Amino acid sequence: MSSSLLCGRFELNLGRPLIMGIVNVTPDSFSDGAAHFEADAAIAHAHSLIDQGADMLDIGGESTRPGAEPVSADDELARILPVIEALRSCRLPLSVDTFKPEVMRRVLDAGADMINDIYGFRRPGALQAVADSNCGLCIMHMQGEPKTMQQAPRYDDILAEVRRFLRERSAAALAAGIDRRRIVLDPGYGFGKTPAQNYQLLRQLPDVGGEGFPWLIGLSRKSMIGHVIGREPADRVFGSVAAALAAVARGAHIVRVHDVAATVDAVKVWRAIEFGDFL
Ligand code: YH5
Repeated sequence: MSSSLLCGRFELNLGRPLIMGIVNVTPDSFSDGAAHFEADAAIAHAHSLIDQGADMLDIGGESTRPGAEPVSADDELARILPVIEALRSCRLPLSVDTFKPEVMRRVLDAGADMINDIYGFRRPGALQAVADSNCGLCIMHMQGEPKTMQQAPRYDDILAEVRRFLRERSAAALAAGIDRRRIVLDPGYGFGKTPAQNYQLLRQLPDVGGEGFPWLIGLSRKSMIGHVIGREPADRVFGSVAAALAAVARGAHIVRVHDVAATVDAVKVWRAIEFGDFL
């Protein structure tokens, strides 16, 4: 019997690894900050990820890269609501990457299926914002805050600390009345961790101990990949595919990636090797 994840309109079968495609709705050098321009570009990109074989989409309107500046809830909503509305009919689960309770409520009303919170639903009102819905929850570990988290990450025992944090936050979610089948955990690669700490946390993923909750793993194009291969984010595709496969081999249920087509092929070949599972 394979497990499943309750995720809004969907009950996702976790019997094979799922590919979550990343949809950023943030201003770029061409957009001039015009909200509709950003949304149109994100919707087009999402359709490309769907064509590439994504199983679900993760929509984010606030950059959480190290050092990024915060945006207001209104600006975040102006970016992501049109994207959610346009993608509602695409038949894939829609996750929203946000840590603001107000944004959570509004996107759930607009039909989002999952909330992906890099703060692990620690901000006041975050658990209450999702409790009365049937959305999925991704609970992620982060040490510190995005602006400063990479300045001096420090752990006595990173495995124990991530394990303790994820246990505490998942227990808080259960205490808020959330069904355990709605919860997925994430060690939070790159969020207050050095390259060495990130690689240890990936190597020893099975030892983190997810208490039976599924894992969502995000490594795509991150600086831990750049640290090894010495390339800029856009040129980290091959390195990211290697990392995604290593995560799947260690038990990841969902991988969050930019490069959907490459990851879909790699996971298919890995499954053929591992399980003799052909088309
Ligand atoms: C994650 O791991 N990550 S946003 C820096 C990069 C490339 C990518 C320097 N949201 C995660 O993707 N949500 C983000 O190059 C996330 N897990 C979950 N659940 C950061 C990101 C990135 C940062």
